[in-house]
Amino acid sequence: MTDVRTEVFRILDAAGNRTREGLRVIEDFVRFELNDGHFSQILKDHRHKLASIVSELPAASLLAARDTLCDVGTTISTPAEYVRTSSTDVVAAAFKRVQEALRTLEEYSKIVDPRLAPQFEQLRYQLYTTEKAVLRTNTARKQFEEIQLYLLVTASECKNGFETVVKAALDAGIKIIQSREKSLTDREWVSRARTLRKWTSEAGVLLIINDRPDIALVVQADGVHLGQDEFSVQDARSVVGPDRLIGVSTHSIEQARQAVLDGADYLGVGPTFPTSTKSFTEFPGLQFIRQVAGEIQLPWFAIGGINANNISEVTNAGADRVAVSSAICHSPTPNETTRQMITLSGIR
Ligand code: TZP
Repeated sequence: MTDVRTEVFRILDAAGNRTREGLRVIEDFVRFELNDGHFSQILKDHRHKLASIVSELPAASLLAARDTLCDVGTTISTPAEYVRTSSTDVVAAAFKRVQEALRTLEEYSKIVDPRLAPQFEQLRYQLYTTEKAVLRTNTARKQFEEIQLYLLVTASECKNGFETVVKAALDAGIKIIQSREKSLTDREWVSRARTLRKWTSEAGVLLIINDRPDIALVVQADGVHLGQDEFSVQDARSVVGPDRLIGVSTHSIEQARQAVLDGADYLGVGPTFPTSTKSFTEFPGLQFIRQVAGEIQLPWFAIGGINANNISEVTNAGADRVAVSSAICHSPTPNETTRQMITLSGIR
């Protein structure tokens, strides 16, 4: 190490403290307010990573350089620093402060030990991803606050007819409908989806298009739903823009964690039970629901073979939200079934 001036250690000491303290502010939010185990683990990992990089700096030099009593900055403040109207404000500001402090660590560590600079840089990049996912989760929880039941509609599966089933579900209080078509031409699908858009707009209900960001955009739907083999969240976002919802189907806890970090607005979690609507070879089932319920707070819907008879197993496993197709589309009384399932989806 070259002969480094005390002032550089003083800067590094201050920036290290600022980063560690800011990470704690964020960790307390995701742990105690969001109750999100996945984010709590990520924040803990960030904190440990920081400690491990900082431990490469000479601890005695950092401490010796600290001179809080003579710090000319301790009495300088701006009015904005003290204006926080919600925990979201606090957390958003903490993310920014942590990223700024990491940049300081990155730049000044080049003078002391250039090997450390890229490590601080990597941690800063990880914080950008974490920031986006945490703030997204917070916003999505508000957007989905009133939504418990999600209906997937395939026109040909509606036993009482497309219009009868959709209008019955809307009348019963459904708040989100997905258009899921597998055998229509693009023109036929766009036409169906436009009709759905008209009915859902009139009812103030969200419309999601399965698989196809282009159709979502054309019919001005509220979002698009993606499977694991369809568009990535990033690619779909480039088509549908920043404001439309993007849902992602997940079949394992690893996929669920990844979808959160990719920037999904909500998740499908399943398949829970075998179903005639879609064929699967594996059923992560209730165990997967328990895993997701235990650690993910981004809104998510249990899906796959769920009906009024087995929904209590799903809610008992920890699901607050449920997505169904055949339970309503095949029902002889779709209005009553929708009402019943809305009630049951909120019951533990
Ligand atoms: N993805 C996982 S399960 C499933 C999809 C699209 C089918 C849901 O339909 P149903 O009829 O409620 O089982």
